[in-house]
Amino acid sequence: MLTIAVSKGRIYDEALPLLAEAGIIPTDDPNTSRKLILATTRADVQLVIIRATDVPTFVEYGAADLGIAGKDVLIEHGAENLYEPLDLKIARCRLMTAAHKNAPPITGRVRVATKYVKIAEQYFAAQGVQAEIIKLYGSMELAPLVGLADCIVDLVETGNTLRANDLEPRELIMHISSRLVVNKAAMKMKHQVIAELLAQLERKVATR
Ligand code: PRT
Ligand code: MG
Repeated sequence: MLTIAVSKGRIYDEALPLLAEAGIIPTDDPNTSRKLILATTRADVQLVIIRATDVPTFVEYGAADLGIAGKDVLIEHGAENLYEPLDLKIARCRLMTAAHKNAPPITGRVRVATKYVKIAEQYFAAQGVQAEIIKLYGSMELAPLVGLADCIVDLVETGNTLRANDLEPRELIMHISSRLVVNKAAMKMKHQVIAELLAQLERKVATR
């Protein structure tokens, strides 16, 4: 049995057509079902539905053989004990700094609210900027509005969320997309079936 870890929402929605290419069609819809393990049209493949940030953990420990996770999540998690063989080019966005549209450019020490503590620390250190990072778990956009932080580090897709909160994107930190990750032991033990799946996904990604 091959177990694939996916989060519901945008990654699941965008991964479906790719998985279908490999004959993997879930028999339940995680958006309406409460099942956490989904059978698929392939008897040898099941999906486990977990939080996006938990995907690297499940795959590292071998609780899932494969997973689909955003590059943001993989970097922030560390994800050193798994393979990342394929950029699926789905759930694309940009990791950016953002500040109030009327705020002056940042000089000197800066307070940054984000859930991407590691990435933010590395980014500001590389810029030679002294940053105090404040870890949040959501609603980062609020931080500059209530004086919690000078700026935020968050994902931006259309920019609508920033605009709706009188913020504006400032600096691009990196482009983000979702990656296929593979447990190291599974890559050896289930090599043939994983290699075949990889090839199918790779072909589909290339023709999009
Ligand atoms: O939502 P939940 O708390 O369960 O977990 P999650 O937020 O980690 O999961 P999910 O499904 O929201 O995101 C999973 C992955 O999708 C992320 O790790 C990214 O790799 C990728 N992704 C792509 C995004 C976005 N685009 C995105 N726009 N993840 C989040 N957003 C959010 C962003 O944080 C901001 O709040 O959407 C808002 C900005 O969107 P725009 O279009 O208004 O700019
Ligand atoms: Mg979310």
